Amino acid sequence: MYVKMILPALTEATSPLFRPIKYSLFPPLGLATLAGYLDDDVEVVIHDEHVEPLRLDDTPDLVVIQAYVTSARRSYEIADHYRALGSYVVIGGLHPTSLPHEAALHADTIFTGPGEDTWPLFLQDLRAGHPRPRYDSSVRTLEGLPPIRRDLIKRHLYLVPNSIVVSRGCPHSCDFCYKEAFFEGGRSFYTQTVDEALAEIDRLPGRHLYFLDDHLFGNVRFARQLFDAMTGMGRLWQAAGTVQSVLRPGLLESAVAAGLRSLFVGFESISSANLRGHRKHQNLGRDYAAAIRRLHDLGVMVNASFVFGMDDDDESVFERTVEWAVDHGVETATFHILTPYPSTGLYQRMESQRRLLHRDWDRYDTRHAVFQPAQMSPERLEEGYWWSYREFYRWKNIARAAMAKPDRTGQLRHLAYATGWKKFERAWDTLIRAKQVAHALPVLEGVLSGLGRVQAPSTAHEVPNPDRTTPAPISPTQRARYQRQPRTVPPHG
Ligand code: B12
Ligand code: SF4
Repeated sequence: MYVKMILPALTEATSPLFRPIKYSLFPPLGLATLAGYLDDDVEVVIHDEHVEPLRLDDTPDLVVIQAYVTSARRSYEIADHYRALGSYVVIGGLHPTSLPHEAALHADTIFTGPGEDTWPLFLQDLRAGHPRPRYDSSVRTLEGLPPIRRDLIKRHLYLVPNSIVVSRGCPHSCDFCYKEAFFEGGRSFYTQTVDEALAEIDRLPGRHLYFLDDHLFGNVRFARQLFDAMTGMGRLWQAAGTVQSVLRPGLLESAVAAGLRSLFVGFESISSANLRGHRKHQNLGRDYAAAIRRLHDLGVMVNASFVFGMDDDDESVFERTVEWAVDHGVETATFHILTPYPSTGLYQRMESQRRLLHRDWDRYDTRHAVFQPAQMSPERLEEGYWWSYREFYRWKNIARAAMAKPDRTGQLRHLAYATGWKKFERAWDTLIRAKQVAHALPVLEGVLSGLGRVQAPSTAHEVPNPDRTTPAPISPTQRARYQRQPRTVPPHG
């Protein structure tokens, strides 16, 4: 059997003129996870359209497509093509979970939710000759999974080939997030065992890791055990977390000791009314400035995420947010236009208020205003969004934010990191086209580690750590096993 697994790209990622680096960052981990369930005698390829053109002149027995909202149109196009050629086509992922009836028009079988329970069931049914048209996930566990088929990933096409997830979902329920809709019908936050997570980390060559977990710190006990066991492994890593988890006494220190050097933090809005309106309760009343200070004091760079267009946002929101981020020495910022993904609480509210402007999924990419904002026009929202990026990454603002760091090393690291992402986009484009992007990984590692030094927390933010009294249940032998020096391999791995 010949199985072709495809991650279709949104149009921008395949542009002949310019390819943003963000589409060459991470390999298709979801598909590589599913490939782990295939028998050894199956011929399988994973094709990521973000990094290489897709050939459509073959006739696989089984075509497996992962669809996000922004790639839904392209996914259906590819699915229709292969069905016409006689291949058996299946579609799963976030968008088919949100809109199963839409996806079902283009596939022989559709899947909703995570695939770890339904995918092996389908493979069994397919072999027996009676696959069902639809499988809905309900059993949620990450225990005892087959190893991810990382051998199918073309590592040299990615800047960050070592992406990893050790949990799924998140304990919170923000109304704009994909999470509630995707995990409906079962648990919506669960982790691997610490041992299995460590084994997966151990399989990854080199030093750098990027945890793609929605909220790596969401299960405090798991996170602490993981970080404690990782301490001494010599890894350098990046991840995402909440303001609340950053402020939690002790946990961040453990993460830093284990190699955390940059954190994506969902601040989302500097307005409490907005946070309340979108059920972002975990951010309410939190001292954002203290969170940033704590991260910086520990040598962790901040990628601050902000969303524009919530109901309490008027036209002044762009300037206020950018000023705030620059003043607080934020290294990189990711701005988004509020986007109601189908089936989320936000989507239902917008639909019932008749505020959705269209259902052209290509434009549900957080760069277009697809709904009527409460206090400005959609055009003004888009202008403000682009203005914010331009303004935040102006040389003078990068320099101003860097100067918020107390020491020269911190300032230099800030400058190198912020300019590296946003001031050398043409250079990234050239590297991507030459299929040389992986050669930039040592530079990223250098910026994360070489320039950065871990500092002790300043007394002003030193916090007691009550959790430290709990012994970590990782045995000394287990710990020693994982604390060996990582292999060093060339970027092509
Ligand atoms: C890494 C990532 C990216 C990477 C790379 C994506 C990749 N290579 O897979 C990059 C940087 C390119 C990216 C870009 C964007 N992203 Co993104 N990204 C993520 C992130 C953080 C992790 C994805 C991941 O690897 N998860 C881990 C793997 C193991 O899970 P998985 O991929 O979901 O696969 C599982 C299931 O979905 C399911 N499954 C998937 N496909 C199939 C198929 C079958 C047949 C079956 C049975 C099961 C199945 O089974 C898998 C195993 O459980 C997610 C957040 C998240 N937690 O999902 C956001 C997320 C997917 N991104 C999102 C968005 C909005 C974007 C952008 C539009 C952002 C932007 N403004 O540019 C772009 C465009 C995406 C596109 N190409 O169309 C949204 C998607 C919303 C939606 N409803 O589609 C998410 C959910 C973030 C969020 N919280 O809003 N993204
Ligand atoms: S904290 Fe982040 S991942 Fe969790 S529900 Fe909110 S937006 Fe989604």
